Amino acid sequence: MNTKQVDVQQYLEDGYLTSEAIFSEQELEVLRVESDRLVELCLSDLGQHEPRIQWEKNYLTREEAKGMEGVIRKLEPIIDISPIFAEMAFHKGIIEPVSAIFGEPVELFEDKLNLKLPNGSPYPWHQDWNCCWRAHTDQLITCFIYLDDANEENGCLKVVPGSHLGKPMLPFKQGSTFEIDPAYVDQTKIVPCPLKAGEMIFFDPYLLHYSAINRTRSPRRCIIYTYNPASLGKVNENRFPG
Ligand SMILES: O=C(O)CCC(=O)C(=O)O
Repeated sequence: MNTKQVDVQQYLEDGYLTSEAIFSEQELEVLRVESDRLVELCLSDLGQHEPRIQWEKNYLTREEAKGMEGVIRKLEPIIDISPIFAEMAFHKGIIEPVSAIFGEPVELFEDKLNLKLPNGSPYPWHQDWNCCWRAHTDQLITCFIYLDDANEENGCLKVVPGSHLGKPMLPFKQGSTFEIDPAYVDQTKIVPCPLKAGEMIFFDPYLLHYSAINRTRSPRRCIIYTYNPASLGKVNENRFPG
């Protein structure tokens, strides 16, 4: 996708945009090997890397968590331990569409590796700004770059198009500071976004999104970068541990 092909109007209306793969199968394999390396690195030195690890067992029911002890759900940040993912964050195929939407160059705001290994946990319906950020700026665009095919069985993203409009801060489900009250998720408007390895989805920080548990025997990994307009500067540089 080059800048000319980015349907900015569609993004603004729907709150998301999917895009074709920018990596060959050979390049994707390098990224998968790098993802495995980061997992091994973090597991081999928990003393140093624990702050960047989310464990699956903390996001699954007691029944689902059986056999998932010691399985990593997410690593964040990653660019400080991976030259490959640091360079990839500024790959033209990723930042050009984001720049086209912002109308200016971009800075990296956040970076992570979501693993969703077999039996990996769901992400209930949420809005990233509402649950997780509320700091620095809400001028943000997130991009998922899948390292594996993502489908409904292994937990591809599902979205509610247009749910970002007006920047609503939807109420949380009782007892949660992450999950949106199901009454505010219009079931008739949910769109699953299955994508092939290498393909991408860009979305707005207020967009309602969800992904299910991975019911397959294969990983459903993705790299996630979030960007802000460069004119705001490097506003989230304090995210690195230590
Ligand atoms: O990895 C996924 O499937 C979803 C992740 C997500 O929604 C998030 O990081 O906000």
